[in-house]
Amino acid sequence: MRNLILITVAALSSTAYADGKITGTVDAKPSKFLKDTIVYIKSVPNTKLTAKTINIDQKGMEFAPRIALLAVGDSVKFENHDKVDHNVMSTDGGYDLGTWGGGQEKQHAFKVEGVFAQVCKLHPEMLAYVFVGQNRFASTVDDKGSFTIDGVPAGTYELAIWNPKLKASSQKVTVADGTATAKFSLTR
Ligand SMILES: [Cu+2]
Repeated sequence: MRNLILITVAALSSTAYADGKITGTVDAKPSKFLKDTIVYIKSVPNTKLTAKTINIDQKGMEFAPRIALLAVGDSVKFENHDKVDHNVMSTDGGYDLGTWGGGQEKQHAFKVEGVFAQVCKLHPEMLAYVFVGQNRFASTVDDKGSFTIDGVPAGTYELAIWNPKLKASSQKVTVADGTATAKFSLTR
């Protein structure tokens, strides 16, 4: 009787997979657009999020980071560490937080999923992207096009890719034990 119980417990635990990860590579044609790529899981069921605040600085006439990864409900604290005034607005008209000087900051909550092109209307060369996902399973790519999404619960997902200039179809990826891989080729 005791042996039978042990076997049952072992059988149950073997179906409960640990969290896995998704890694892969992206290539882009033309390759100069590769740096602005985001790979993300479109939707994860039963996602419960605790809102976070992420910093985007304006320093040396650039936004840092260039790509901010958020989940819906998160806020961004926009800082200015330059000696000149900067503005914070999105090109789609979603928000314009105004213009302020060095040492000041303003916070903004992102309540809708999407990708916002983040600009400063005083300095047209300044550009960043604010990605707002349904969940936190998103990654930028490094200069070789590699990405990693960690801590993904076991399941089958639609893995999507975003780039301001290029496109590729999303892919079905199954995460069980260990690492799932995916490869994307972005083209116009
Ligand atoms: Cu500016």
